Amino acid sequence: MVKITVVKTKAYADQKPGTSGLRKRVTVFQQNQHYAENFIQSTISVVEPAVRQESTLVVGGDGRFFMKDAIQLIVQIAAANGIGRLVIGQNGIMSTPAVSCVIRKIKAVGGIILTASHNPGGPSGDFGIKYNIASGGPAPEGVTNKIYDISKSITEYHICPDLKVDLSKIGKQTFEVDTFKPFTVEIVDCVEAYAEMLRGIFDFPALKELLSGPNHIKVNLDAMHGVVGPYVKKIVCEELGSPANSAVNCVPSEDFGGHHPDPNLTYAADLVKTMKGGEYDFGAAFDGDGDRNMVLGKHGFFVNPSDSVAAIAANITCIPYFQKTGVKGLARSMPTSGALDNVAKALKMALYETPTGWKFFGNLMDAGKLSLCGEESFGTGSDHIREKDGLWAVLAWLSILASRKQSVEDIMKDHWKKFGRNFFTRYDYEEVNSDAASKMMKDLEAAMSDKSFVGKKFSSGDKTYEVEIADNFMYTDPVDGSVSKNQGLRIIFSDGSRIIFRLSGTGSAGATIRLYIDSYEKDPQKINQEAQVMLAPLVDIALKISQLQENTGRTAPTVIT
Ligand code: G16
Repeated sequence: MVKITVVKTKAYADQKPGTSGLRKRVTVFQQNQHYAENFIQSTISVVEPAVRQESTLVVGGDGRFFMKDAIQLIVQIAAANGIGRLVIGQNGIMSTPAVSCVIRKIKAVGGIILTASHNPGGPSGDFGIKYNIASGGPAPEGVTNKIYDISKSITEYHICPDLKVDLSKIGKQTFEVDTFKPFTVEIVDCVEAYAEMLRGIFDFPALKELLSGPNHIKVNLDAMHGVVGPYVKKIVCEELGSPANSAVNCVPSEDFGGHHPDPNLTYAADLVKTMKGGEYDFGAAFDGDGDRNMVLGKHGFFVNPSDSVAAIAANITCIPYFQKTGVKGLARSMPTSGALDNVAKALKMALYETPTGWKFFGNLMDAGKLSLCGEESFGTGSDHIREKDGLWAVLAWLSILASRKQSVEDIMKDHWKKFGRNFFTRYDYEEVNSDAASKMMKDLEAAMSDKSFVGKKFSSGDKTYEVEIADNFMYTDPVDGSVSKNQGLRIIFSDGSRIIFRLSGTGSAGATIRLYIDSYEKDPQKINQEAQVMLAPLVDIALKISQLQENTGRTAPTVIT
């Protein structure tokens, strides 16, 4: 019989989940007494006591430092709170999309994902705890606010300190816990259920032909030492026949090899370099927890994530899943470029514009209004689960290549010819002083609210833009009517070009300012130009209007996408 202990604790005021769960430095979780325990108890407390005994929670993480300690705490606290069953990935490993898949498949009440996504790991890196609900999607604000409220007033937590599980052994382990029914922990293969799902979505024989048939293409997939490695190995290499050396950095490591597991042009520089060499036809990188993806064509041709979802939408019939389900609607987050809107308009599909955060897509999917969506932050996915899905996006692209028999670059260039091109860039200013960042945003919003701002003209070089709309983006959920305010400052010009500023909700220290620029061009003479060149005047105007340099002391961004 395992005993339950009630531990007195003191509440912390800073456990408000951000865009995607609670993300902090590992040291914050480790050094502050009961910090992790408090948050885990607050999270489990949102599962109604009356249903706990019959409930299953799925648990998995991206393999980062402190994950295994956190999983043992989750096991001990879940048992002491009367949760009936936990399903955990072997060695704690399970990608974010796979957790979403398993929650849905086994009808779990929810899941806990241990990840700080694309943020660095290791003892001095970041850690994160995120709660997903029964739909398989990230908890909506109503639930995360509840977790936060509980965390602010918590005085004790319940734990079974002597209960230890062997995370390496696949199978069931059962424990007698005090007055509760037996508590079960089931350790599962992390790939199996997810691979089974993908087989039902894509044409695996066609993908196998593409990757290992007589006229196969060569791919290079970089798991960046994150969780997606085992999935790439099993699905792309073992099952679809791509050679073993087409997958790199596939062993999850606690510190991601000392790198940022962030699939963008800066942090996935090795892949970019390999692809520029010209040996491979298709390249992709994933983030720590496997929900983000970056797609590159031969010679390093970069597919902007906003374009990626638009291209998948335009070629959606290449994916058998959508032939079965039809396309209910498309969606993008507000800062994502309008490339998807052009496809939606041409193909007469509904288009939704949501705030940043995958959770906003979930309601639309559950209501049968949304099939395919994407974000500029390297997230692409569909209603097959309720998380963005890196490997799904790669198989979606490979399905398009298999069916169109063209290169990535040709597919994108054809796309721009047909729909016009949204030039897009994002500048990230990471770990800026929080006060300076808030002041910049406040001053900018004040300037934008001035009556004379709309109609104002701004020039840079030979370009002049006139402000048509200036606001702080607000979203009313079309399904439940909930309102999300302050979702980013938008300056929209009369030609449709947009400058957007927002503060990231996923950083763990200081503030990250994101500047997004989106500008549409349909002149065939101009669509193949360099994005950074095309957008330089708008970047210049954005920096002037925001006084970013004066406010933050930063003369250049940390990352340019
Ligand atoms: C999370 C969310 C995404 C969001 C991204 C960026 O991704 O799931 O929907 O776009 O954060 O957020 P921010 O701009 O606030 O940093 P992930 O991959 O970090 O879980």
